[in-house]
Amino acid sequence: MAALKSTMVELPPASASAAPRLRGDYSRAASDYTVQQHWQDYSADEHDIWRTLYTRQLECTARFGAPELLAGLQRLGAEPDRIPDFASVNQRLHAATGWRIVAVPGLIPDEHFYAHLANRAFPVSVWIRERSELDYLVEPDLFHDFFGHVPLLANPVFARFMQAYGAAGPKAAAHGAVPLLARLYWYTVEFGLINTPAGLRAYGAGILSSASETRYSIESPVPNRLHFDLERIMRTAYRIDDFQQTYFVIDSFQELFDKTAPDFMSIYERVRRMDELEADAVLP
Ligand code: HBI
Ligand code: FE
Repeated sequence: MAALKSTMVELPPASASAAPRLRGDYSRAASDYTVQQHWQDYSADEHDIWRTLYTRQLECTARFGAPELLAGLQRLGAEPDRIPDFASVNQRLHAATGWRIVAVPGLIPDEHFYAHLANRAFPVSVWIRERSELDYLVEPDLFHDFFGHVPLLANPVFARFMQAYGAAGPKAAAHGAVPLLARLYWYTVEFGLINTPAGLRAYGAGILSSASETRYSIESPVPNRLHFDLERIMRTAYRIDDFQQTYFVIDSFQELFDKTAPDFMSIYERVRRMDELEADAVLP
């Protein structure tokens, strides 16, 4: 279960001297937190860890993942045996939707993360997890970021949603609403479900980069599954270290784009006046 603490970890200040509690090497990061991938430096063991994760998750994704995921992986030429070289993936990704991958040391401050998304650049961590972390990971590694997030950026509608999401960052930050905006990311981009003609499927990266949560999110009777409701999403707290108790379901990526197109200020105001809901809350 690869639960992610992606929004609860203190992020290092820009200065390289800080000893970040994160595991990436931030010492050579540029002012926008990007680094070089140095693809030739990956060891045979790191490529083998990629192969183990990729082979296992491909099966899961074929069965429980939205069809756009597999289509994206194929479109981007991802291979089972080697960690992707971001430069070669970027040629295909840019041709598909104008997006590209930027290499980062790991988690980066919200405002930089949003700025990259607004510029159609998705930050992907350059390090890959240890063998001992195959099932549980504290921070997003290369596998979570690439396998979970990048394939959908080849889908034009989802890519437009991601750019609009990033563009909403500065205004949210100016109004202290980043935690509310983060919930939208969490309950869609990380843990979203989608209805397809073949049945319910997962499209969230946090689900699809975890073998156990992928099956749970689709098959378990335990969690609540609600249709996408932006106000409810922004009211609902989430757990970062366990399977989700509530999943939100969309009928299409177009629906996700359309329902998040209006300006969020009025929703921020409304949600702020309501009490927060626990992740497992069930309303009448
Ligand atoms: N940084 N590299 C990286 N990857 C993320 O997914 C990420 C991040 N910083 C902040 C963040 N996610 C979340 O707080 C988003 O809600 C902004
Ligand atoms: Fe993620």
